[in-house]
Amino acid sequence: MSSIMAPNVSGVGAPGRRTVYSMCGMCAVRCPIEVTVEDGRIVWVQGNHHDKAIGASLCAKGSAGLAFEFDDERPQTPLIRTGPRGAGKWRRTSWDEALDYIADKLHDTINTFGGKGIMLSDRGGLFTDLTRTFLNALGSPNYFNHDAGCAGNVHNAALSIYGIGPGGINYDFKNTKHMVLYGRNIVESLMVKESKAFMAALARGMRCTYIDPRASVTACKATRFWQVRPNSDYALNLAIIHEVLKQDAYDKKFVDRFVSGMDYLQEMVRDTTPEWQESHTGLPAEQIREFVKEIAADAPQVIFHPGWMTARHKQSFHVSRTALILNALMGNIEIPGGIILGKSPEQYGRKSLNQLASRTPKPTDQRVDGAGTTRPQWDPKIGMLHQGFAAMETAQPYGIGAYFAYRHDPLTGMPDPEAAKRALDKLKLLVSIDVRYSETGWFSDVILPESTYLERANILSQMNGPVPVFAMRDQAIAPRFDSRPAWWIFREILHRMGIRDVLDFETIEELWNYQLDGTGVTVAEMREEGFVTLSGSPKLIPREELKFPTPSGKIEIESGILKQAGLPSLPPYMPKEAPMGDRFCMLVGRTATLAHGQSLNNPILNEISPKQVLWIHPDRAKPLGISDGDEVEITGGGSYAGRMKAMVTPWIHREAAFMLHGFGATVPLARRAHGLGVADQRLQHGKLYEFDPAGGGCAMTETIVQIKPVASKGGEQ
Ligand SMILES: Nc1nc2c(c(=O)[nH]1)N[C@H]1C(S)=C(S)[C@@H](COP(=O)(O)OP(=O)(O)OC[C@H]3O[C@@H](n4cnc5c(=O)[nH]c(N)nc54)[C@H](O)[C@@H]3O)O[C@H]1N2
Ligand SMILES: Nc1nc2c(c(=O)[nH]1)N[C@H]1C(S)=C(S)[C@@H](COP(=O)(O)OP(=O)(O)OC[C@H]3O[C@@H](n4cnc5c(=O)[nH]c(N)nc54)[C@H](O)[C@@H]3O)O[C@H]1N2
Ligand code: SF4
Ligand SMILES: [Mo]
Repeated sequence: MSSIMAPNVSGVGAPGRRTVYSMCGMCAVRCPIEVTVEDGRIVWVQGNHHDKAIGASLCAKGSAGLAFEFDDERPQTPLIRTGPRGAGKWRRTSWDEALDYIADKLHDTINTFGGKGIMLSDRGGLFTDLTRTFLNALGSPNYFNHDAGCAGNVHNAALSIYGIGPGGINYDFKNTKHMVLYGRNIVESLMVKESKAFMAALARGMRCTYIDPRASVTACKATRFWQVRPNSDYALNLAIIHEVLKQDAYDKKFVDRFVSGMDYLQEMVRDTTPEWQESHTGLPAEQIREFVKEIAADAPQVIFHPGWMTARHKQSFHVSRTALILNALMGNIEIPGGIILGKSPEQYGRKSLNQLASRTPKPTDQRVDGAGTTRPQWDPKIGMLHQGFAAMETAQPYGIGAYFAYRHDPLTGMPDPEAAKRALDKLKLLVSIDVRYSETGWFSDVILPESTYLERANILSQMNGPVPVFAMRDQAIAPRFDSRPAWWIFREILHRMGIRDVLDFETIEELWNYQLDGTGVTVAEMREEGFVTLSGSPKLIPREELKFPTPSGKIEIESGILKQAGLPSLPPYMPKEAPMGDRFCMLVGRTATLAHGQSLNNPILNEISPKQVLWIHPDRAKPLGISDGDEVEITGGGSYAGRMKAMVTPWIHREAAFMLHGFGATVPLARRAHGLGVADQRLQHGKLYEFDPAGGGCAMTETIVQIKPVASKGGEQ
């Protein structure tokens, strides 16, 4: 069957030297890269120098891309499970057989539950037109991105107040005078362009207030570090807002014109004084007053970053939302040094890419998680994955029979994988489409190996930044193994389901031409530099034309959507109890050389990455008999226990313990990562279904762990 052949783009493998402009795939940031290929082999990868913001830079993970490419410890053919789920018994199979198997189970699912019983989650971001189209064609509204475990709270918060998601919020680092970061660890949990811009801004004299219970590397770069109590930022923000209003340190003209709900705000922060917040955050009241004086002097070039990984606690949504309120009070929107709103090609007189999704009708069924209907405050475009798991388990509001985890590893990227497995085990079909052996892949019925980012092309993407851009991931080399690109995989499944006209493209170029039709941009132009910028320079929306896509057209401090959901726009702060004795609030985060759970098996990153250690404060460690370097045992309420060395340091709040995420993998075929370190998600026992009701994000940092020293061989003297 000819369609089963791997669809290489033309020119791949040709003799001679050439440069391919593409996108890094070593994390989800997708930096622009240039790849030098000689006689079909890659000899060099660097940042795409045509993009001035990145230049030639890559991070360590991006630079380790070739080590990943030449690693054999990844799925090399489609695999079908032969033992019980998770037992690790597989047989290699052909694409034909794997895809037929999937089609069979999809028919079964549709017969039992209808098309809506099929679910897919992916990484979100640039390429979701493909996955949404795939699901829509099958009759399912149940697309999810990964944001229940990441940025869901800030996403839904931004929509509820500005009518715009965080993707449409850009920061003008070049001219900012003061940047306020709530655990936004910008130099370790990084995007290359943003970290460079941040460092350049600091060098120029930008102030940075960094708020975190732990001193991350960003804290070390900041001009002010506030070591707050864990999960207390909402109290801090209520007090800052109180003080900003009291000191009249806000832009009245901007607020009068563009903000609604100021009376409500005044009322809700009347008593949240700097003194009030002291017991909640641990910060002296005087420091809040000083800070407000400082930002009053720096305004309007003051940015309160609303956060990225915000799946922390049950009021994370309101941390982000009050940060966004503070930006409005600064009047920093659409001005140099402030927040620059994303612009569509149409705003520059150009045309957006044609959507694949327009080739199939949108399903009319309600989403299984209630996003956009029974939970109007959750954006149906991203969904809330834990409620997909809940539906698998309970068949409420309806049953789910098939689930595709595509470029997504929820058994690493969602809390409590044991709870998730109980739900997944009810499925008729679980498919993982990945480039390596993930935890979810290991539990699946079928693993489909996608070609790596260097071995494949993706659909084109459109980024609506200050200037809209079309960007491409092009294929640099032929796949090393029997893998396929995603567009081909989804096309083939649809074909087997009798749906031929939706993704009816023989080659990626044909698909790209469909996307580009009428935009005035050609595939050849896209290939010249890997991206096409749709306007020479960014333009700011003049104040008289500024409007927000909310129901009122204004920034809504009191949100109509939240009201509809029966939720307060500014609820009272929920005080946090201080864990005592051997109990700690467990915080997690990233390090610069690893991307989540996906890179610990990379031969280079495995070697250079730091060992996982448990940060713990000396005042808490001492009574437990824990000294720096001692082995400790950590439990989270379930049967799982982890061990690692303690790092006893005052740079972690007394109530908290901290560890890196991305360790403790269980797949034996990924030998370098297997069994290395502790899986924080497994310590987050019972947290799969505990979430922020407003934003929907999981409440991961409400996890309380117990820590004890491991009786040392020689005995503690
Ligand atoms: N306990 C706990 N949970 C967390 C976090 C935490 O710190 N602690 N962090 C949260 C955050 S911020 C996020 S973003 C999520 C991340 O969760 P995920 O999005 O699941 O994590 P990633 O590691 O980015 O990638 C998921 C999978 O995509 C695969 N992949 C990589 N490249 C490709 C490709 O080109 N094609 C295909 N098909 N697959 C590919 C990887 O191998 C990996 O298995 O986890 C969240 N969950
Ligand atoms: N190297 C690398 N870079 C990455 C990624 C990666 O995996 N590796 N992933 C990317 C992704 S998907 C994301 S979402 C971003 C995440 O970017 P961030 O959200 O900036 O990073 P995290 O590493 O999740 O957390 C950073 C800090 O938050 C602190 N923190 C925890 N709880 C609280 C709290 O209640 N209040 C405050 N103020 N701070 C708290 C932790 O102590 C930690 O130091 O990074 C992106 N960049
Ligand atoms: S941040 Fe690093 S790993 Fe992620 S896309 Fe950019 S270069 Fe690649
Ligand atoms: Mo994330």
